[in-house]
Amino acid sequence: MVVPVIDFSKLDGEERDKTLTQIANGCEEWGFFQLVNHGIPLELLERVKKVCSECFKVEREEMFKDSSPVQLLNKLVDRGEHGTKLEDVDWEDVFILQDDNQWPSNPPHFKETMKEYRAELKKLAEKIMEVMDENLGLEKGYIKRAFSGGVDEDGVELHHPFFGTKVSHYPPCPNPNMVNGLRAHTDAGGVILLFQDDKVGGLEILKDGRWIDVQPLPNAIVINTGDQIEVLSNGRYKSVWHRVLAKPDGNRRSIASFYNPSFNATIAPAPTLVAGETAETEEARIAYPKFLFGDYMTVYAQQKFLAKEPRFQAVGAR
Ligand SMILES: O=C(O)CCC(=O)C(=O)O
Ligand SMILES: [Fe+2]
Repeated sequence: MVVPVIDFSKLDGEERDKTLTQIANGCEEWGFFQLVNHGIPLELLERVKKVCSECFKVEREEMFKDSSPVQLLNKLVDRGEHGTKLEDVDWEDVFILQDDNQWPSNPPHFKETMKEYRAELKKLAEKIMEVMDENLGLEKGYIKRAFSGGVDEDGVELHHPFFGTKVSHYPPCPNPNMVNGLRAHTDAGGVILLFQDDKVGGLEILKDGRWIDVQPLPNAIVINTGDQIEVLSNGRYKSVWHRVLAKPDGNRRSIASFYNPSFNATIAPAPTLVAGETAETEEARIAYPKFLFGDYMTVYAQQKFLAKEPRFQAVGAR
């Protein structure tokens, strides 16, 4: 079983319907799929790989050696506890890029390259959301408007969706059985676009009760849907558990961009999708509560590595 690989360029040609169906299948059956020919220039992707790897080398590698996962693992090994697994840390170096936070200034081209990359990825996310609108039978732009907290009488979005980019490295781990690269979770937000390492694997998704690889595919963009798409789609598109294994060899790079609702946006199942359900009572047709995304994130911050259902319950009861 392999995660579906979809040629996104075919959306603009004769094979549009087939491609829409492939994406619908990716969303409904997998929650993860890989896009090739996605329109992001390969030359830009090459520069992104280069500046992120250099940034890790010059600014972060030394720091990682003193980080808490390294210290905690060393302690366990020193005590000879090779059968124990660390359950509350990840073997990962991370920093987040948003429009208004501080970015690394080393190497010199880092900022301009990543700015260009983020602009491209944001456009791609919006295209994918429109495909989801179409596949779900929603009005064009529905998901984006929902993530913006709606529009005013002139059609101007009330808020900005959140768009963040998480640059991660998973350095080689001397005891990969004793710690996760990143513990299993579902993503909180909307649409996630991941540019993962060409060679070093480790990302797995839970499919029909089994963990399977998201196979490294050079220059592909891996797409997955988070908890908010599950809610908006009233459960048609489920957010899927995934994790990253620590590996003994190779430093895995991954760059995940998150297109999420504004914290001020109210998220609820799309009424037309609720109306399409066959259950007798409205209560049974509506599978999820209505809530403010900011409130969801407060709950998520405490429960990221736990099941999502109690999060929906908690935020619905607020
Ligand atoms: O690094 C990866 O491949 C996955 C990262 C991830 O799942 C996350 O940041 O939520
Ligand atoms: Fe994730």
